[in-house]
Amino acid sequence: MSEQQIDEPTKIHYRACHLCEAICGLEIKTRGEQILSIKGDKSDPLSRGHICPKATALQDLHEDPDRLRQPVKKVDGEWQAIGWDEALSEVSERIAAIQLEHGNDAVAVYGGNPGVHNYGTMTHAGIIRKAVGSKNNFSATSLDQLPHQLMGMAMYGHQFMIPIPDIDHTDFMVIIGGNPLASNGSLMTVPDVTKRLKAIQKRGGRFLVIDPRRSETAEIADEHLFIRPGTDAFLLMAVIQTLFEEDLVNPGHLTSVVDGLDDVQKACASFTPELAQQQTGIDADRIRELARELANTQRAVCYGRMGVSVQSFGTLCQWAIQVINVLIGATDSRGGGLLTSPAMGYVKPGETGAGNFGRWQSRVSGLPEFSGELPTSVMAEEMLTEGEGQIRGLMTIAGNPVLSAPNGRQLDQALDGLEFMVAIDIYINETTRHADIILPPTGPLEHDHYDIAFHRLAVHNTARYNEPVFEPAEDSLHDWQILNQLSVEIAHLKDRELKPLPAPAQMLDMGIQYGHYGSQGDHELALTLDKIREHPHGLDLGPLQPGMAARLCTEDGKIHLAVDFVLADVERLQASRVDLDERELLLIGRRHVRSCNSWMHNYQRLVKGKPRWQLLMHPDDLRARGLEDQSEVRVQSRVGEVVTTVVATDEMMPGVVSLPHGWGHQRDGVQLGIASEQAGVSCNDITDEKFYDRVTGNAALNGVVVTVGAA
Ligand SMILES: Nc1nc2c(c(=O)[nH]1)N[C@H]1C(S)=C(S)[C@@H](COP(=O)(O)OP(=O)(O)OC[C@H]3O[C@@H](n4cnc5c(=O)[nH]c(N)nc54)[C@H](O)[C@@H]3O)O[C@H]1N2
Ligand SMILES: Nc1nc2c(c(=O)[nH]1)N[C@H]1C(S)=C(S)[C@@H](COP(=O)(O)OP(=O)(O)OC[C@H]3O[C@@H](n4cnc5c(=O)[nH]c(N)nc54)[C@H](O)[C@@H]3O)O[C@H]1N2
Ligand code: SF4
Ligand SMILES: [Mo]
Repeated sequence: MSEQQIDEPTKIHYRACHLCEAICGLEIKTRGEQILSIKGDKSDPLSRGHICPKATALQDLHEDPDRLRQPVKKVDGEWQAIGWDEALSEVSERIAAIQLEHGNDAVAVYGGNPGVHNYGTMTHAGIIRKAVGSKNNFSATSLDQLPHQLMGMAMYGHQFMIPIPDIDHTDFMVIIGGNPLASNGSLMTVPDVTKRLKAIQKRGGRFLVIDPRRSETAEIADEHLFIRPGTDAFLLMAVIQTLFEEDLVNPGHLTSVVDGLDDVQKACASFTPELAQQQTGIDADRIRELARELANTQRAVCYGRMGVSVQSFGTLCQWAIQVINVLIGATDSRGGGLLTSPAMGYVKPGETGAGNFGRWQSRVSGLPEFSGELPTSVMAEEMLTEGEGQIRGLMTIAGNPVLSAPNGRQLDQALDGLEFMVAIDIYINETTRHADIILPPTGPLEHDHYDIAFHRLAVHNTARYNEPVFEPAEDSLHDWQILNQLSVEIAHLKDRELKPLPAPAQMLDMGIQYGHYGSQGDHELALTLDKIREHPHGLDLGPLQPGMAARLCTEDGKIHLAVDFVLADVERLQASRVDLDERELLLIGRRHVRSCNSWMHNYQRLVKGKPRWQLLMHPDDLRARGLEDQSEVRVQSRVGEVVTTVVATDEMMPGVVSLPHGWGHQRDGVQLGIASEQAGVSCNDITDEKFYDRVTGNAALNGVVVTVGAA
């Protein structure tokens, strides 16, 4: 520490952790430019002091010498630092030139997950899409939660009308395909989930986990049921069938707005628990009992996440989960599934952004658009298939699809063939190494923050705005400033004039003022951004409340259970049979609390300790193949193979293997000193871009057929 710094006072900053959906409140102590400590903020009304090991890595992220701080351009294969004006002009010119010659669709945009955790990229995502004006928009949505949003739109009229499990008041929670102890919750912002789950047990309730792996969450659950990957729809349909069969259907106070019960009953009629048993491996009697428990527990809720969205029946699963919650009267009830009441983005009739589906199709495989995006599974083929409309240029914004999208190797190769690529990103990684220019925004602690997305998905209503912890470095731009400038310039070069959008805080203030509690309405809180600023720990807006009927966004004000394009997929389910030969296994993913997708492996304090990237396999499956625990194995799928270390564990269901995604950083040109030293391969080198949910094109990254043999 320099003498000058010793003279500086210590300061305490309150700031959300933006690394995952739990949005924990932090207390960050600094002196001058130095971070002295990062702790949980006990006064945060949502997170109540909870943090996980990733929070302290914010310091490593802030100080990481590998993090880019200036634009770089590839000249003869070498990166050179360049100025912002030159970088922004060249990017705009190259993009506009491709579009003027080949049409707007010749340039694609891919938006990654951290964009949703960064409010400047949220407020300014629209302007860049408008400026580029391409139908080839992609994002992590179609590797993830697309089915949830589509069902929100189709059943309740708005893609963000997603009932959130009322975990703090429920007495019976079924968690299917989610592992909140590792992920800290998803589409359920739930800091301190362990304590909240244990609280269910303390008040005499229970929770049940249905997962092909005895996950960390399953370990503390009252009961865990193994399920064969990709067969969940059979289980969920059988639960619905039983609810009808045993006359257990009762949507409670929503009865008068529920539409389509008869069609649902018909669609599920042949899905008996016996059929489900054959497919899932779960006993038929247990399935019947589960339906009864759900129906007969006053406060019960069914929650399904990644494992049941990012699989071949993702939409059918998410539909069935919504249907079950409606049928048992959980939807819109205390302890069931409730809508949030956020300060910004409160969903009610008239709220913009309800969503769209199928307005256009992808050029090569004909997969449907959703809310302006095409499925990421087709991004590589749209680059590799010649002809009019071929993608020739790409802009990535906070994304690493080479490690995140199915058949990442194919995408790797496709990126190599592009005429131009720009990455708005903070690292030179597996994806951005292909760029011609990288535009690095300020680090997360150098800008203000508000969780636009996650207050909307939280188990308790709060609002929290945080000032920047540090002044932005000299000659730096925020994500939103980069997006603004590029948008204006690209549009101008194509003879269109776009006005830059105001700063995120100004847009946020408008959103709050015209929002549910806003000063422009008649709510007694009369909120403005300034009023929220007065609560640096976060403003408590109370528990989630029933009231869905008045908020439904469908034209007729009803809940549409019988979604025609989902019911049409029931036939595919009927015809589907997991029919593996005895050598084959089903591959699923895995998350760990010390990791986050593909980009948190460059911090020593997170990667140290036991390796976490190995293939997990049941001992019987090893034995059947003559394999040793801890040996090197070759994992092969239709699209490729990886060689990695196998670990024998009975936490896996026999016939299922698990490999986490986001690893595999030892590639030429990657400038991630610590991450590149980690062993581990990319799971998405073997996931299959042709394996997807047929309704939406959402990737099926779980349930991929593989074989495993000695390397
Ligand atoms: N096999 C398998 N594959 C999966 C999954 C799985 O479970 N299994 N999960 C899927 C899911 S749910 C998701 S969401 C996707 C994630 O897929 P992506 O969003 O494509 O990948 P991330 O690893 O989140 O990439 C983050 C990128 O953002 C950059 N970045 C971080 N912070 C900032 C910032 O503030 N600004 C900018 N401009 N850049 C920033 C990082 O350097 C990195 O390049 O992966 C999917 N892929
Ligand atoms: N530490 C950490 N936290 C994260 C992330 C991270 O990478 N690391 N990523 C963030 C992101 S982008 C997201 S989307 C969320 C995801 O949040 P979660 O959905 O909770 O994520 P996972 O831990 O992948 O849990 C998915 C579970 O589904 C199971 N599963 C796989 N296939 C099937 C199947 O066919 N059927 C059933 N029933 N289960 C199946 C897996 O074994 C796993 O336990 O986590 C977020 N939080
Ligand atoms: S759970 Fe961990 S990574 Fe997620 S917000 Fe909290 S501290 Fe950050
Ligand atoms: Mo995700």
